[in-house]
Amino acid sequence: MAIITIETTPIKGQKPGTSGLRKKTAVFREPGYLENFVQCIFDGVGGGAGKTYVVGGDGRFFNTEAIGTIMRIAAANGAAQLIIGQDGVLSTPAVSNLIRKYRTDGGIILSASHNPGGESGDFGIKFNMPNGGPAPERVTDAIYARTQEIAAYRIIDDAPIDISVIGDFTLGNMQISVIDPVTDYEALMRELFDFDAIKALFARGFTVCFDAMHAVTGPYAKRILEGTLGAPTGSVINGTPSPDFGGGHPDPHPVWASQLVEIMTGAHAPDFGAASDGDGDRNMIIGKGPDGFVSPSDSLALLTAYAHLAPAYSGGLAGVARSMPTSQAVDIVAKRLGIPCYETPTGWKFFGNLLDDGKATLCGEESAGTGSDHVREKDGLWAVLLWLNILARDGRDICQLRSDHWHDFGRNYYSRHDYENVPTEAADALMAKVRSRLSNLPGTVMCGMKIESADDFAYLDPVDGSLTERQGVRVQFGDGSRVVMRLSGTGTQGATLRVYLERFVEPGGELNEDTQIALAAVIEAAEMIAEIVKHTGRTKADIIT
Ligand code: VG1
Ligand code: CO
Repeated sequence: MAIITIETTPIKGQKPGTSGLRKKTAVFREPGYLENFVQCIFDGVGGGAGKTYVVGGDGRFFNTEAIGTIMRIAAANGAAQLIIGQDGVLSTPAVSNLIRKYRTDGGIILSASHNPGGESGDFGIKFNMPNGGPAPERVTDAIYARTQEIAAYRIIDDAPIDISVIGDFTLGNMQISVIDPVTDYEALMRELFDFDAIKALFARGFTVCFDAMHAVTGPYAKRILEGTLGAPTGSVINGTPSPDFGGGHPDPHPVWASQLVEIMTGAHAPDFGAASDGDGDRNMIIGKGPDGFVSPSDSLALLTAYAHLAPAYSGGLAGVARSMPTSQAVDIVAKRLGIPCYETPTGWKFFGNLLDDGKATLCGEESAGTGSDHVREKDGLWAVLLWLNILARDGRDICQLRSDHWHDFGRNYYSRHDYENVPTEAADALMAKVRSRLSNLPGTVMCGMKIESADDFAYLDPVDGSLTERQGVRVQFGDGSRVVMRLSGTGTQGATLRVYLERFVEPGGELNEDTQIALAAVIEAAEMIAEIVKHTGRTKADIIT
């Protein structure tokens, strides 16, 4: 083995966002680009010497090649061991579990999550900490600082080892363990949930359709749902990961998981439908019929209300946490349960301290992310199994359970409007204008609703005291309605404006209306506050959830 030092130049361009560095695959494939960034990761976390890392990705185009490069750089930086999923495949929550279980120094995840993959798609890389969670700002800042000053990276001249075979290998002076991607994850799920109750549910003829969207959860769902739990073969669809996700968009959203929506609204719809994203951390839950889609905010509220039916949570929850734009439905449940509810900025990394400190047991985001203190990432299949555990023990149909919940707790009508690929200057100008107006808003009446407060969300972490500012604009109305606006941090093209809309209707006052109609006044208020049409030239959002 020889270590080669290759001269390089600083990396220009965007700072790693809420989920690491995401770029077009072609950018990652430019000579030296990935090498450079991986060296910056090792430099940013205090060097790789003697360390052990978990490495895996969602199987998208360039995954295996990238892992080969990471191996050679890790060996050159003196790493002691890498734990790699067979064929380079590991879901994001599975990586989080492995880091925790084997007490490694962290992990490197190759994924651009739900962004399309392939040669002309997106690629991404993310570093996770020894607690299994995404790197916090101080670490991503240190990595970013290195990208601005790096002059050379180190790599060994040996060829990477073959990761299609399970076993222990050496590369230079470094150990490499290639492991089965599912085994440890399944063992964890077995500890958390009542597998016998779910097995009995399937044995009674309960049917499920899980759409893996040609992405990483295929092998996990097939082994656990169809294998261990006995759901009929064929319950998992699109279950073989493909480098370009079957040419699709592996986003568990009714627009992209249209095949699942069709099945759930069809004549032979199964009892329960679910989907997960590229790297397996998101989930979509859907019941039978035209109104079956369970909004992620409602899902978080319902899971909080019924989690005690699963063994891991039978002793109750210490607390819950939601990202700021997520609806306030879970706040109402937490209040009833007498447990704290924390509001954090968007991005899973902000839940880490609350989970580590035992302040929160369940966490969730409106963007289809739910999880708990079992790992330090959101976890798609975990959410599906918790739902199945609840349904198995409760006996009600999912839509019935939800309507009973609305009847009891009230309903938070909720929607997100995304304006994609807006010119960056226009999006920045819009946000700047809104921010400049905030102090004039409280007390004014808009579309018949009185504005109670308006601010740019800042989060004071109750555990480490760190302050994170400018996390999005919140306008709260007196009747519980809310408008939230922020720019996405995960896109790779232009800017994405996200407008989050919410209206609360008291128990018994259900509107029985289409969500967009129920939210009409709030949507109009958002336009008055931000002048979206004027700034973006768009009269309609690209994606309405
Ligand atoms: C989006 C979601 C956010 C989520 C993030 C990463 O971020 O809104 O809730 O944490 O994606 O999820 P943004 O900045 O585009 O709004 V994943 O599955 O892509 O790791
Ligand atoms: Co994801």
